[in-house]
Amino acid sequence: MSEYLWWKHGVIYQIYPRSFQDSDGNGIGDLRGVIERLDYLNDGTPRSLGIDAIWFSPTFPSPMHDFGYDVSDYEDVHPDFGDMAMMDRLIEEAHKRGIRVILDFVPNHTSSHHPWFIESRSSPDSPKRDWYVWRDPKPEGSPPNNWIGAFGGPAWEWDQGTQQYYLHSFLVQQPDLNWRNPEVERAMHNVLRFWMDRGVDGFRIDVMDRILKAPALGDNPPQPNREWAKIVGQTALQVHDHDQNWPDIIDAARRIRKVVDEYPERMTVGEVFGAPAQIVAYYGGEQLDGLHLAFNFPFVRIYANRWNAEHVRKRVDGFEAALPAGGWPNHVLGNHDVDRFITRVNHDGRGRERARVAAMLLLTLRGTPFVYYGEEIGMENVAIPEAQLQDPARIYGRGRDPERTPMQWTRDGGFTNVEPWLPYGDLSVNVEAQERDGDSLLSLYRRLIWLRRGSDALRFGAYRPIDGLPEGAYAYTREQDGDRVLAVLNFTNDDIAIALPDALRPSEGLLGTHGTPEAAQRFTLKGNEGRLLRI
Ligand code: ISL
Repeated sequence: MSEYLWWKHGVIYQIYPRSFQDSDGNGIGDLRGVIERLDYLNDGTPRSLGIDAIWFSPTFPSPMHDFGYDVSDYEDVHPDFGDMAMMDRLIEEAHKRGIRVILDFVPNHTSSHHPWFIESRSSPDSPKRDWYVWRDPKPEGSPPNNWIGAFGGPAWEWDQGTQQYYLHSFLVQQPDLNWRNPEVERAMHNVLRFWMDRGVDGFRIDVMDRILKAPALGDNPPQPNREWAKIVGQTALQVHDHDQNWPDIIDAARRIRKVVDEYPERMTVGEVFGAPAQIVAYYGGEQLDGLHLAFNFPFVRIYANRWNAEHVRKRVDGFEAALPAGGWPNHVLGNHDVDRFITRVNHDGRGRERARVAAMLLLTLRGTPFVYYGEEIGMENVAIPEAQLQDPARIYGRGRDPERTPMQWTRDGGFTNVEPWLPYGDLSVNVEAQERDGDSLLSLYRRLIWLRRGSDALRFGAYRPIDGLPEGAYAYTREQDGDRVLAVLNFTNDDIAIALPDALRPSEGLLGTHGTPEAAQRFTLKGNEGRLLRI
């Protein structure tokens, strides 16, 4: 039974709620808008995308300093998005279509407007003082250690009123909760129960890898390799030895798992960063009693030349090898924090072709695929005039507005009937046009997802990479109960002559990026072509 759980075989679609569909004419997306678009996501037929679950970026009350990742009430809905009744309706309407609902749980920090923090800040003797991380300055007045906030600048803010610093791993408006205090942990566990009682099926757990810090709060060493800081900003100037992946977070993950297991078939996916061994640790080892999934992020870090067969295969095989027995992989092509896929690999203008190969890869590998809204039509980063930029992360690193722009439904946008909160991109890229075009990226996504839905090999099957193919090609089989599917992908712009080994005899061409392929043993794979063959 445990083989066939929805979060293993299902495709999870991430919605950035501000940008999916506005229903009340304020230029900001909302929950009723999502309900109106549910049939696009899955109406039970291959005319729809066919996804199995939606993960919503935060929908809770928030002053929106970090667009909802600064939560001021974990048990309500932000009025921009609707209210609790609308959330209940959304859950009900989604479930009617077989779509599960995953909310974004933000345990590492609250908003500085959260009543807990307001209370904590009110006095050193507040009963909630220890719910956050307060420390005295060093003797000369400087912050307790050298930690840098993920968006840059010191991770400590001086509080004039109570003469101590508080820790904020992100913005000043996002004070870190103290998960070493059992009351905090209990309160946060109850948040999970609150939503599961309302029918929510799972949680994406924000910044899971930082909820507990090194108890001594020691200095982080400098990062010798400065390259990555050019992309993600100052935070990458340190090795986060003391404020990320601290070992006892895994036990906290196990305790979260216990809470989630009080309810049937719920799931968790943690946002964690690090080497494969650090990521898979969150699954809880051989017992698999930690999180159900922890994000496997290498694909979101692919820029330009890293889009090559060798690099991609290495990342896939590396994660497979690191997983504990019985652990289930996952793959992420994009999200609300990184440049759009096409934008990352468009150095020679062939990004749109690569997006087709990437779709085939994502939806045929072993593991849960995460699709970020708009990737299925090939939305790119949108160049936004300086005055319209909103994400505070841009101050020290890179702003994330360009990948958070409104979903492009029609030639006129179709997201709102007023000025959208962020501008649209190139509107020739839109759902309506691609629905009419059988060769569009959207049509390819639909076919891939529906093929996958009907194939045990693609959903649950064993993964076996194929050796000995020419450089630039990556091929693998997926096999379950004698049903075998072969994927052959060309990561270059040039033709590659493929001669499959004798053991792999195609019986049927299933699906291709360049039209339905023949069931051939030898063939020419065009530049950026992908083929799926039944063996
Ligand atoms: O520190 C990082 C990498 O080592 C950052 O990538 C950081 O951990 C990551 O961006 C965390 O993102 C999540 O939490 C943020 C929020 O702004 C993001 O949108 C969210 O995905 C704070 O809640």
